[in-house]
Amino acid sequence: PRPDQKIAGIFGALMNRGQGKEGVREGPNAIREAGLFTQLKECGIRALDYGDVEIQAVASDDEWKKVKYCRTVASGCKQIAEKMELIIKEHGIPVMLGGDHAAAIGSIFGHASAQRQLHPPTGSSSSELHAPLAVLWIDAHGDINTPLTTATGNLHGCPVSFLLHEMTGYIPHDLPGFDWIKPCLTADRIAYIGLRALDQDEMYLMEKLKIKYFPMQLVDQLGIQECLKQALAAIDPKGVLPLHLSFDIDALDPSDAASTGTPVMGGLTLREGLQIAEFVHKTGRLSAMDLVEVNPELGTPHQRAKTTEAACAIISGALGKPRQGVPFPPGFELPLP
Ligand code: 4U7
Ligand code: MN
Ligand code: MN
Ligand code: MN
Repeated sequence: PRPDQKIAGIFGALMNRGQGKEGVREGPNAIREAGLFTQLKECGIRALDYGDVEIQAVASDDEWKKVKYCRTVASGCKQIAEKMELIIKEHGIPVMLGGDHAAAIGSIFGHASAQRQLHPPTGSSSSELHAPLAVLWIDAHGDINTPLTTATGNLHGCPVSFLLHEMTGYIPHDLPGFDWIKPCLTADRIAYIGLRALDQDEMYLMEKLKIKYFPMQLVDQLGIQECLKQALAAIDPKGVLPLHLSFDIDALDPSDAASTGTPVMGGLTLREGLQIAEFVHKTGRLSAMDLVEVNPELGTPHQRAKTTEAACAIISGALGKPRQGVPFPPGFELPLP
């Protein structure tokens, strides 16, 4: 089957312990209520609602140094990983609605496990190292803090550090709950677009690991299309890998997406966000996506509506919705008088 004919398997990850604001667990339902399924159906894009992954609070989840709720976040991510594997086994494209971005530890780990099962390692050293997968991370933030560098103790600022082999030496081995989380990517398989709030340690890691990243000033200088071309060429030079799009809604400018926990001024326009989505769709290799950090409890009703509509538009665009309007099927005819 053509990848764009796969069914999208949409689920909510009610993760809210990767940061301090409860309301982010309402993100998935707010996105559904904004009309995601209607919009997809109207365009002939098939989608199934796989329900929600509830995050069970682990009792006595005390801080590990600064890090908050590591046991709860880890156990939630395990369930998310299982959901991803299930949807991929059923030949779907998982779309994880967040929830905070810590959930992407689970979604990417699960996506990688599923790809490994579909394409077992060939024995070459590089195929042992990483699953056949490339990740495009769209965010204002780097999300590559470690349990030792995080200033806030919030795990939604750390997911990438757990996923990269190159980070192994920086990750403590005794982080409670995290024993099952093993790196599944190398640093040349991830690119970022939209950055404008890297912490100092994150900036160091980006340079040290030679990660391809397109902060806002490069988006301004090169244009979003050129950034996308270079990003994809860097993480997938042969143009063959399944792609994971991890889209943090705070990558967008607060004028388009204010209802999010850590907004940063000077972000991507909604139109740039849509170009990212459409570009990824056009590759035909979108294999899973996250749309995270929508917090409908923040901002005015108007801001909440804009944010959830932007989220719907980006998901629909990535799944193939043409921006100009409703497409018509082959053989379509107008009614005659
Ligand atoms: B998000 C931060 F310090 N870097 O680590 C941190 F600025 O998933 C922010 O991108 C993290 O929304 C933001 O807490 C995480 C902070
Ligand atoms: Mn962010
Ligand atoms: Mn993020
Ligand atoms: Mn955020």
